[in-house]
Amino acid sequence: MAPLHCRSLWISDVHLGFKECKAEFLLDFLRQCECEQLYLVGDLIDFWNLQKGGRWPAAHGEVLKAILAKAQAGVRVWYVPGNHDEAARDYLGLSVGGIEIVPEIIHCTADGRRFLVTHGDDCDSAVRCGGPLLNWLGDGAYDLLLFANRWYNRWRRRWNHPYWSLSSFLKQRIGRAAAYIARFEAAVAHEAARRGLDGVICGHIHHAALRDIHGVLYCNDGDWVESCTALVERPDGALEILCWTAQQAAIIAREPHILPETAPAPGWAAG
Ligand SMILES: [Mn+2]
Repeated sequence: MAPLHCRSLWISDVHLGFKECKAEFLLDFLRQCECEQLYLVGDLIDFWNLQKGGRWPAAHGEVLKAILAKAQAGVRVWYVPGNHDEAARDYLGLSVGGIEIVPEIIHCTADGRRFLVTHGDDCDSAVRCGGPLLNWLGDGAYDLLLFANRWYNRWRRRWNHPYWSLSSFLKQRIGRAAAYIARFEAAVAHEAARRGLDGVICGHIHHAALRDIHGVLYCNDGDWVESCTALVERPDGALEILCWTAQQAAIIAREPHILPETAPAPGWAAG
């Protein structure tokens, strides 16, 4: 298959070391996607789960190797640690195997717009204000969603159906989760506006999105635990969210309109 060529690529919330990580999909995506700059936007490695025993299948190590190979091949790789890999924050300012570890970074698109790139957990405190909160990623309800998602997709695979994220579908229909997502998005967008930037690129809540929030472009690259999504910048600077679960890229969101999930593979990506 012809590789995807993009100027910049953002992935986050890979959660290597966690059994729900979809490392095979990500490996396939990294092999197919060529970029000049790669941003790892936090929660690349799930140290929380590794401390609880965790899992480290061979594919998880292969993901790290694929990223290092890109750095060695001349791709500029930035690593912005998140809350599940905050141990990496002890190494801010260092370059490890060509991967530069930074607390956050400003990305400038080909068309001159400036975006704050941050994992997003800084905004947790703002989101928590105003009542009891569902803390997604340590929450038993979330683990249950992922468990159901895994068994549902095992059944789908048996019948030759492609991967489909049941957990993402259900999450959007749980009022408390939807309210949490909305509050998070508003808090992160507000921070970008406060700094006079054009937009923000983050992860953390495992919910990919690309939309305008009061004049700020809010981009969330999603995750590789349930939705298998990435944010890409086309050569002309336009941003898109790709979903990669069926050996090909499907655009699920682009500026400024949301497309249906069944959108065809991007024409600009061919060749
Ligand atoms: Mn996180």
